[in-house]
Formats: sequence, C-alpha cells, structure tokens
Amino acid sequence: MSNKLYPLLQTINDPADLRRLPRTQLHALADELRAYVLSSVSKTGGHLSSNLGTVELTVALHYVFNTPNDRVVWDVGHQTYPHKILTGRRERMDSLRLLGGLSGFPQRFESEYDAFGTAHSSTSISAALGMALAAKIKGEERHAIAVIGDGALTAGMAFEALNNAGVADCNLLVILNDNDMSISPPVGALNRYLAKLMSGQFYAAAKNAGKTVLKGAPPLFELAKRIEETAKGMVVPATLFEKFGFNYIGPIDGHDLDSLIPTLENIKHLKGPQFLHVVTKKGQGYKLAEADPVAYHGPGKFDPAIGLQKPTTPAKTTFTQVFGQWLCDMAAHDPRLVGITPAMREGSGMVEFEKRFPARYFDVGIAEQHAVTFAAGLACEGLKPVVAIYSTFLQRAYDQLIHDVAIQNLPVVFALDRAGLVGADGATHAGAYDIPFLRCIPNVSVACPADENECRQLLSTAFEQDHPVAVRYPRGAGAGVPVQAGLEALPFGKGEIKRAGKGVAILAFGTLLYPALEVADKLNATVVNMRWAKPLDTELLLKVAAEHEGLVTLEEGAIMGGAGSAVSEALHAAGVVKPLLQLGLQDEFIEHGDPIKLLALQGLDTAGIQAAVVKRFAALLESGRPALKVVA
Ligand SMILES: Cc1ncc(C[n+]2csc(CCOP(=O)(O)OP(=O)(O)O)c2C)c(N)n1
Repeated sequence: MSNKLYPLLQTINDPADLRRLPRTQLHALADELRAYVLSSVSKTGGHLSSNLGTVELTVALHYVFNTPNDRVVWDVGHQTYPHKILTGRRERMDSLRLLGGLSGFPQRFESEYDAFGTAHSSTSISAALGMALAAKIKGEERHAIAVIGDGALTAGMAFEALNNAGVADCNLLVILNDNDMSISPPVGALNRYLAKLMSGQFYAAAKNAGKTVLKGAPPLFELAKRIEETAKGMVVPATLFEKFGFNYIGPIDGHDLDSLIPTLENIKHLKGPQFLHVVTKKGQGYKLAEADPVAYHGPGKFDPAIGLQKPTTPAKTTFTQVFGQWLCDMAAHDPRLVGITPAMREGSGMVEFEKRFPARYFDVGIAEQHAVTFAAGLACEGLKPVVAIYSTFLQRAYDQLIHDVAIQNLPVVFALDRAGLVGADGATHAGAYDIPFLRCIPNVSVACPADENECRQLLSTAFEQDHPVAVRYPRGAGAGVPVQAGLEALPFGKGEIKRAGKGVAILAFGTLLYPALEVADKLNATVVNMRWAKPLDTELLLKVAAEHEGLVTLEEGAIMGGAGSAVSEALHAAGVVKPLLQLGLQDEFIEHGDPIKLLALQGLDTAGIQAAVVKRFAALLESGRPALKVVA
C-alpha cells in the first residue's frame, strides 16, 4: 500500500487505532478507505457497489462501538470489505477470494471482528438477537448490532427475527442500510413502504430535525431522550418497525459521518430493541458504479479509470445463458410457462425473459421459500412454473419443496444454476448438496446435463413432465458444444453409453463426462453419460455392471448420498456385487478459490480422476483378472 495515497489508512491496523483518531480526521479516513476499496476490487474482482456504500457506516460503527467486544453482524456480508480493511486485513486484500486468501464474506475463523459467518442473506437479526440475549444471560455488557440491507430485509427470516426481537428484553440494534437496491432494483410492498418513509417532506423534515438535535451538545442522556422523542414525533403514524416493538430512529444520511456518529453514540445509551434507518447510495463515490450499481455489484478485474469493458474475444456461452434462451423460447411456444426468481434476475439469466414476457415474470424478492410455494400455487391452477434458483439457495426452501411441491406432485421445473463448485464465493455458495437432498424426495426427478446442448434438451424434457423435476447445471461455460435451436426433449430417465471400453466403466453424472472421456481414452475404459441422478437408468446400469469388472461414479456434488450412492443402492437392490469407486466432493466444506484449482484439489480434474481409477483398480490387475490397460 502506498503511504502517499493512504497516509491515514496505513496507520489503522485495528479499530482501536481508529478510535484514537480525532473526529475531524474521519472524513479524510473515509475518503482513503473508499479509494482503497475501489483500487483493491479493481485488481481482484469482487463486490464493489455495496462496499462503496458502506464506507462511512463502517467507520462510524467501529469508531463508536467497542469492537470486537461489541458484536457487529453484517447481513450477507458482501459489503464487509471496508470492515476487513479496518480490522487488520488491509494488506491481504490482494488475496481476496483467492485460494488460501481472504474470504469475500465474514468468517468467524478469519477474524475475531467477524462476529458471525454470513453469505446467504437475512440471518443477521436472528444471530445478533442470539448474541444480545446471550450477553444478558451471561451478565456481560456488550452491544449486538445487525446491519441489514433493504434487499435482505425482504426475506421471511428477517421478519421472523424482528417479530421475536421486538418483544425481547435486550439491547439489540438493527441498522437498515437502505440503498433502494437489491442486486437489481428491489421489489415488493416493503420496498414501496421504505420509499414512502423517505419520500418528500417527511424525509426532509426528519433530516433537518435530526441535524438540529444532533448539533446541540446537551448531556448525553438528555440528548438521547430528545432524539428518541423527536424520532417518535416525526413519524406519524408509527412506522412498521415501531409496531414490531422497536424504537425507530431515522432515516439518516449514511454517508454523513456528522449524522452517523452522534446518532450511534446516543443510541448506545438507549435500552431495548432499536432500529436505525440509514440511507446510503450503492456505488457511492465512484461515478460509474453510482450510475450502474447492477453492473458493478460483482465485477471482475477492471481499470477504475476506464470502468468495465466489453471482452474483446467473444465469451463462451454459459449454462445460465443457455437457460435464459431456453426460457424465452419455451415461453414463446407454451403460454402456460411462468418464470420465477428470488431476486436473482441477472445471475439466473432472466433479464431478456422479463423484457419479453413481463406478465409471466416474477421476481419475488430474496424469498426462496415463498418462491417455491408460490410456484406450487401457480402449478395447482394449470400453469407451468419454472423456478430459477441457485442450488445453494434452494437449501432455504427444502420444506416447501417437499411439503408444497413434491407431496402434491406438482409439475414445477427447478432450474438449478451454480450446481457444483462456484469458486470465488466459497463454501456458502457451493452447490454441493442438491443431488443428495433432492433424490431422497419421492416424485422429484434430478437431471444432470453433461453440456450446454443437453442442458437445453433436459430443460425441455423436464418441462414435459407432470411432476417436479430439477435440472442442475454448473456456473460458467461447459464443453462449448453448439446448442441446437429446437425444443426437443430427450427420453426421460435414460442414459447413454458414450465410449465402449473394457474392464472399468465410468458412470458420469453431469459435466464431468468430458474429463471422464479423456481419462477413458487413456485407460480404454467405458464411459456412460448417466444424465439422470433420479430416476436412475437401472436397466443401463445393470447391463454395464454385467459387462465390466469395476465401476466408477463421477459427479460434481457431495459423494455422500449423491448419484454414486444411488448407483450403489441400485446394485445392492439387484443383488449385484461389483467393486465401485465413488468420485465427487469429499465430506468437507470447500473454501473459495479458482474453480479449476478447487476441482483439481478434489481430484476431479482429468489427472485426478485417472489417478484415482488406476489406484482403485490396481487390485484388479494384480489379481489376474482381465487387465486394465493403461494406454499412457
Ligand atoms: C438467501 C440468499 N438469496 C440470494 C442471495 C444473493 N444475493 C446476494 S446480495 C443480494 C442483494 C442484497 O441486497 P441488500 O440486502 O439490499 O444489500 P445491498 O447489496 O443493496 O447493499 C442477493 C439477492 C443471497 N446472498 N442469499
């Protein structure tokens, strides 16, 4: 870090250093911090707009509260880069989201300042409430603070926590970081309500009244009382949050340290659940991000002087794009199709669908549980819902999947993006568990396309069924095969032999088919594209088992309970005893890093698969059974 560019920031090695600064220097510090966030993210890629928006709030929180003894829980945690920089991790920002480097989210084992691990949204109020009540039970003096965005506040879980916290006898502070954005523009009635709270005269009056009160310097408790009364008086009728039992304060300007710091200092002395409404701007201070916070939500590397550029070489088609195109084509073909996203329009490839079919597009907010039950309701009435959802976020809606969709056997298609390792976002976002957690549910089928074209075909196959079907596909691009324009389906539940070899058969589920084929060329093994984790193509499996000495299953998902387990169960059920090697993700959480490296570390690249097959089936060679020919 350059001492010239960051003279103040380079002196802050932890928040205690920050707290030693005079108030007058905090503006300059915030400016340096913002510049450092921009410079770091431009070199590593990562979340940008949200972090530029939380610079002053982060400075103010660490200045006013005694962290880490006071607990700050950041919702989602994608906005914690300023927090990481001020809490001893400044010099490691160049390792952000890289293998062995800093996580892009808070992690308890990364720093004592990361009070709670997050990445999935809307958990902060529950966790901070737990901490506040634990402090009370243990007789410890500390503050617990949840910082939650207006997007994250749309989730049911946040409201469950508000409902509980509003009547809890403890000192909890919830800070709503309201930037009027989720990843894309926010949706729903809550958003309208917040907009109303901040609109017109009310906001202006509140801001001015707040400033008047804050500029005086009466004794703290007197001031606190006045803020409380003023805040209450300003809000007629009582805000939603007051009705929940909170003391509502705000809205205040979240980029104005002269409002933030005195307000937080005074809230510190108020008893009971407090709710501070802070207004910020996503991308604050970097014009390009302010103008397009969606594009700068999670950019790759870029030159801050120029901004994001279109890639010079055409990017490979991603599975997400294949899905987006299929969705539009199928919607044009079948008027019953409706598309649902829980706040992931861009990530799930639904921008075009929304444009072309606005009446059949539903962004339900960060509300995965609701998304699934809402789809069930639509399906009950004869529509054909397609829920586009990341594998990891479907975890949120497990009961809805079983209770509302599967038991009623409703024809809902789940387009499961980010199935498998996701790379830089790490363990919280890895789609490692969907095969195990889906295949044990009656009525639910699970398709695992091997490439882009098969993804389109299996989406069509899923759409034809009269029961729930999940189609799981990974992040990014696949083998790069051309995608046919038609909407033809593949046979339901059927796999296909891709290469006939001898001795060992590799049964591939999903995109690992391609490395399997490379390995098989070297070992002269058979390769089967199984395509469906459920129903399993048992007929094909038993035929292949009868013709080979050893079997290998391959999947980019948890081994435990996964597609390999399904094969094992089917063999046992048929009374077939065969040596079986199950390759997939080990029983451990896989951290962030380059997905290609991560896959290699799991032994799921070509070299790893080959080594595992040779190692496991060496015994076959030694025992004089038909030899496994290693071609080299
Ligand atoms: C359960 C869950 N669903 C979806 C996401 C993906 N996601 C990450 S950030 C984000 C938007 C959050 O908006 P907000 O809370 O307003 O924070 P901001 O980025 O605007 O500061 C979403 C939808 C997630 N992290 N967790």
